[in-house]
Amino acid sequence: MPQNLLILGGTTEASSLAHLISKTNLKATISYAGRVERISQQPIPKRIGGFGGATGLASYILAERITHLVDATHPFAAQMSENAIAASKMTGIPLIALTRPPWQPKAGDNWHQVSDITHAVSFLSQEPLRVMLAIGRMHLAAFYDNQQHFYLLRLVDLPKTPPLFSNQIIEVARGPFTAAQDAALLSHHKINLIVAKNAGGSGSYAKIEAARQLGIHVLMIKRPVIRNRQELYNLGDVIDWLG
Ligand code: 3Y8
Ligand code: NAP
Repeated sequence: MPQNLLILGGTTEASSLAHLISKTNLKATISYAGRVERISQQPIPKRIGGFGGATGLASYILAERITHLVDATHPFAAQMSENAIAASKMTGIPLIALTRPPWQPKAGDNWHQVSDITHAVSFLSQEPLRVMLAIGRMHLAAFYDNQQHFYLLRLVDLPKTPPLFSNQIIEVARGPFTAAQDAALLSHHKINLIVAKNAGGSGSYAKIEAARQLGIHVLMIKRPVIRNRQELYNLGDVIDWLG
């Protein structure tokens, strides 16, 4: 049966893989949850929206005769990744994860690492700070108890219901970002703490580099652990895996 690839997308690396695959004779589709207004342009067919859990994904795989599944979603998209592992088991088609190693602190970094959003929230119950919340809009409400801070929120889209911090500024921007842009943004707003997900990769690292340059502390949220899958970290290895 000819190879027919499904890429679970939503990251810079997924877009790069789609571009590489479009130069081969492989049939491939890239899929997105449909969370943001403008999905990046892709050179291969796009599919937008959830599958309906692991069973929905398994049915899609069988109906579309998918032969290989590449999970190139974000390290924090744990539910999608778990569904991909389950659907691969149900259908017997091979699965590979294209992910990025977590960032490691470098000399000059001031990181305080926490295991999840809840621990990040409790870390913020302290004297007023000027905080850049760069974790998107899905988890903003968790921080509403800590109204004593000024918040700089960077979001991909302006949310329908505005976030409810008493002292906030919203920066609508999608990455990838540059360290110079982020340094200017952090200085302009006199930020003294960044809350970030350990996303890995280059697409959202700019603020971490800028923080090092400016001596700003980073509250780094560790990624969820996803077991029982093979992980690759570069496009070439995925092409080799496809064989
Ligand atoms: C919908 C559509 C590309 C892809 C770009 C990467 C890099 C830029 C930086 C900061 C952090 C954040 C957020 C971020 C980045 C890349 C990559 C990455 C972080 C898009 C995309 C989709 C999403 C979903 C979106 C979330 C949000 C998270 C904003 C596409 C642009 C904070 C995560 O409802 C929502 O608003 C959804 C928001 C999930 C996290 C959250 O919890 O809010 N990404 N991001 C995908 C879909 O529908 O399936 O791929 O074009 C993709 C990208 N976002 O090359 O153009 O590869 O990580 N995205 C984080 O990583 O910290 C911003 O501000 O520094
Ligand atoms: P999630 O919590 O793991 O997924 C929740 C549900 O969204 C999934 O169960 C699935 O719905 C649907 N979904 C997620 N990714 C999908 C995809 N690529 N194609 C089709 N459906 C998808 O994921 P998330 O954290 O909300 O992230 C959503 C998307 O944004 C992901 O594709 C991810 O790559 C991208 N993204 C996320 C972050 C982040 O910080 N979380 C950062 C950058 C980019 P069904 O169960 O109905 O199939």
